[in-house]
Amino acid sequence: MALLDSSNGKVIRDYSTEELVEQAKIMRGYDLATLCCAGSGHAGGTLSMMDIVAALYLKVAKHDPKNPTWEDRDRIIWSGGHKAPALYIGLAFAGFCEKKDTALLRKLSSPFQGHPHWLKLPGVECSSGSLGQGLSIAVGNALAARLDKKDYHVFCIMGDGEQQEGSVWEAVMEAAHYKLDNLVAIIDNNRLQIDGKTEEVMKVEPIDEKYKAFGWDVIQINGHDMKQVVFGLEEAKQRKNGKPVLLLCDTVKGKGVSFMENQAGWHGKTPNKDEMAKGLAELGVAEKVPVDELFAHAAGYQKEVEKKLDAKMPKFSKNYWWNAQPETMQAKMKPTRMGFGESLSENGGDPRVVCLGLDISGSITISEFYAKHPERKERWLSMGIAEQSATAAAAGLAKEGKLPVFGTYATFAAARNLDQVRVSLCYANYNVMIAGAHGGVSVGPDGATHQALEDLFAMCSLPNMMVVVPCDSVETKKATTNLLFEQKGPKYIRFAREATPIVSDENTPFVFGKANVIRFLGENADFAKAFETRLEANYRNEHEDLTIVACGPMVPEAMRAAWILKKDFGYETRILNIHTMKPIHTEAIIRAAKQTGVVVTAEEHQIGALGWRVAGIITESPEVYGTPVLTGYIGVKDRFGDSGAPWELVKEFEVSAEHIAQKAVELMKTKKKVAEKELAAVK
Ligand SMILES: Cc1ncc(C[n+]2csc(CCOP(=O)(O)OP(=O)(O)O)c2C)c(N)n1
Repeated sequence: MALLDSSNGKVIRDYSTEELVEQAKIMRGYDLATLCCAGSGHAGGTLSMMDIVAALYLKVAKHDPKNPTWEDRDRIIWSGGHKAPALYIGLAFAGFCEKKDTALLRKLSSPFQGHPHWLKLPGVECSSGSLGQGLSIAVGNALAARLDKKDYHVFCIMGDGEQQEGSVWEAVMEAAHYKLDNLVAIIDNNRLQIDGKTEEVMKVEPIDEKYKAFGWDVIQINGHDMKQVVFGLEEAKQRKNGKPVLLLCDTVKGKGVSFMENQAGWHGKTPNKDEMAKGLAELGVAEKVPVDELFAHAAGYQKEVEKKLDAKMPKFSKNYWWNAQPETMQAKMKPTRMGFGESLSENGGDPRVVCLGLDISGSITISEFYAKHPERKERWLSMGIAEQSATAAAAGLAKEGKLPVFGTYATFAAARNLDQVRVSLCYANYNVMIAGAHGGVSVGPDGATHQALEDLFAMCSLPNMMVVVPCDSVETKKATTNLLFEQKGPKYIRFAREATPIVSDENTPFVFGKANVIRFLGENADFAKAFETRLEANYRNEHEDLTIVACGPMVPEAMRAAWILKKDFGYETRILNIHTMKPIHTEAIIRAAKQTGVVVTAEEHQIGALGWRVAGIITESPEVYGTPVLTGYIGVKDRFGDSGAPWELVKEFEVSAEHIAQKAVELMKTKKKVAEKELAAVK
């Protein structure tokens, strides 16, 4: 088979093996260039896939780039969504989109999202990024083909590390049960994942025997020998013996670029310009990849993005953005996640503490537990990419008196495993700490699948669960230590990836379950020193005009909003730092609502986890009956995230200080009108 014109069945182009080898090299060159241009993304696992992609998209798959939804086309499901750049380049080289557009990788609103989204780009068959789901989609798709009496094939691309997800094996079982010989699974068996060698992170071998035992046919090939790749794919399509086929491709992560080959560190890293140039030279394609054109195209797109973002930002008398004024209000930035690792490093000596790794250990800082303490390695339990089982395993550890801590992207720590959290942890009330890392949109270019925006709904809704969302790295450290030793039961701490302002210090109070009040004192060279923080319980009403209730990195945004509101409008703001979302400090919210009459909530989450709880507390409280309270909510407005730079996303999703201040001003105008009406009525 080959690329077809679906209107007349004619072959558009049939590539020879030699031509495919050459195309794969150029495709690798595009991969390096577009990743370099994006500044983030996955080099290792896209390079290891490229020979398979060239063979599949340019020769073996039956599809028509001019008719991407042709109903008789073969379907190609990318379960390992992080390999998206290879998918985009495959589509571009097959003619589904322009090659130069692949340079728009990971840019805001771009069809070339960090992880693929089928609603954004024709030729993408499904949305993915959360590992271990693609094979199930492929099973459903293959069943649909059978019901529709269609003879197309469904291919599903996975990684070897991905085989650690239990859901993969449910789909493996289903495919064999239904004798889906129209289904071909392809495993990019490069033997590395994020935390290191697959064999060490969580052994999956022998993959071939496992699939065979489940009732599959297995064809094993060298995934870089083009003849074998084409043969393997075509053979897999031809077999019609009532068994699904696994094409197990032995590959090398980072293939084609000497310094990337077999290096786990290049999993989620991108080359800088020098490294890209070196890679292009090694591949022998420096002349064939129009690097300047790609970069210029991306820069042009980016300029438009910035223009649009600037136009939609609320405007004030001057630019109040972080560190925009060199002479004043300079904030020091550090990612909140660092505080988590610092606490584990300090407190991990307690022999009860056990940390469970889920193959993203360095970036979420949980590996700090053992980084400087090799003797703790026996209490470091690498569980692979298996969030559901790890959650229940943590329950088992807690049952015997251990203090288990596990963490991953918040969306995989609080959504992927939600039923395990609910039943095995919360119902059983086990003492387990979950770290929901990289929360919110500010995780950036990875895009929607990796941006937890619903986790706090789930975690706060579970009986017994305690939830803390610290405002900066200092508070994250304190909160981690507190949760670890002072709070017994299921507990969830949520922090972010991007560096955000440090707004507290060693002396700032942190009492679990009790809010802090933060007040703007006046401009200062040091942003943090422009504010005073007190425990709310020790705070006396200063008759402020309004309250901003915030959690997490929205607290620094609320502080910046208080600065804007004072300077531009003369408003005094009470900020409530609700670091503990559950149990929430009800009295502090009631007092603030009563005393100020205007409450704006701010969360880097779908609106409601904080906002509606605060609103519920106010409306339910007899103490506030009769007092008019105006409420406004800042947060994500019922939409999925997007790729983009972290601070661009803060603007796009309207979770900045400027948006808080704008909302506050709106409410203050209404408050004034209400007061005037009341006055007129009295007169
Ligand atoms: C459910 C889920 N957990 C964790 C991740 C984060 N993650 C992205 S890629 C990756 C490693 C994948 O390894 P492998 O399947 O071997 O792919 P390859 O090495 O070929 O890139 C992990 C853990 C994710 N995307 N989805």
